[in-house]
Amino acid sequence: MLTFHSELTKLRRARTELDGGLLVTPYECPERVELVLARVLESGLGEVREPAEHGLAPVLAIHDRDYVEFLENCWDDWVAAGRKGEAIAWVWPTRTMPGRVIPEHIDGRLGHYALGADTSICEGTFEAAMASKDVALSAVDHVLATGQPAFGLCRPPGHHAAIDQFGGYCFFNNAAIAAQRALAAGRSRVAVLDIDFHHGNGTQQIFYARDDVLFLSLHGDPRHCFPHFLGHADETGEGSGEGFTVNYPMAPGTGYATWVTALEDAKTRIVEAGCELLVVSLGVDAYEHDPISAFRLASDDFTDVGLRLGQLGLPTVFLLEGGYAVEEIGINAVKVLSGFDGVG
Ligand code: OKP
Ligand code: ZN
Repeated sequence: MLTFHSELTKLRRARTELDGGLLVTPYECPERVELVLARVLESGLGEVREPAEHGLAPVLAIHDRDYVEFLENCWDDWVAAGRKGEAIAWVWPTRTMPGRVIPEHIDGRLGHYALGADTSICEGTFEAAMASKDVALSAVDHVLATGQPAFGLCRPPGHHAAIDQFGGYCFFNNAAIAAQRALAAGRSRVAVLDIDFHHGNGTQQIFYARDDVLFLSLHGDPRHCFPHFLGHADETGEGSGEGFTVNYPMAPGTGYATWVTALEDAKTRIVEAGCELLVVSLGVDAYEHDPISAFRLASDDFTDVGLRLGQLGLPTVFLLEGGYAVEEIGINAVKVLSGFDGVG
């Protein structure tokens, strides 16, 4: 399988993440890209290509223009305000303070466009997010042109990014941008299957009222797990999108036997909906030793995941989302891809 990768995805190197009341070095770091790339190369998965530059039009097919402009200018505005650290949101519209007017001050704007305080904005964030969506677009373009699978080594990840919000280490929703690209190329229905440990709240929000994208997510129950406020089983879509969102929240501690039952149910839904292309939001943080997640998948389970996805027989693009247990992120991601290729 081809891999698409850009060194520009490493342009974001945040120094701070609010974690347990401390500012720690972020879990989502450029070294993740190096580990996955090294594993792709040493496993002989296939050729590695650079993405093309696709510009902003495919981003604006998913995200609001004012949000994109906020991301582009945020770091400069923050520096111009004389701030010493990285840009971290700390005040929000809430249930009692709904926020009808988008603020002008950078502190208010950060709260408007952020869904959490975990994700700092720093120099290079916008540029890395641009490279990440270029990787996703070139990968899906390859699948559309050839029918062959492709892997987009996206970073930063995308599935928490909503139409006009960033957070959970995500800025542009790479999977949504890729799915929209497939629709623009003439596919009538696309599935986005999100197997990252965390619920893909952004992807769900983007497609919630639509029937042209079937969104399915296997994730830690939001009662216990980030992002905490979306991803319950009774969220099934709205309007013509009713039935086109499918959530499989599972308890912390869930192992492969239970997880794979959800995966098989998701596969059945994808077949029944007549999806013509599959976008896999490939987080590998369901791994038992992931530092910020709570499922118990073993390394070898990931090969079986790939094999089972291959059984769908659909044109498939894999886009990297989460996975943080340094060494194993590359091993586990490539196990899924090799399993899919039938060489696991
Ligand atoms: C992104 B992805 C505490 C750690 C939790 C949010 C998790 C984001 C996960 N600072 N931060 O879905 O892998
Ligand atoms: Zn995750």
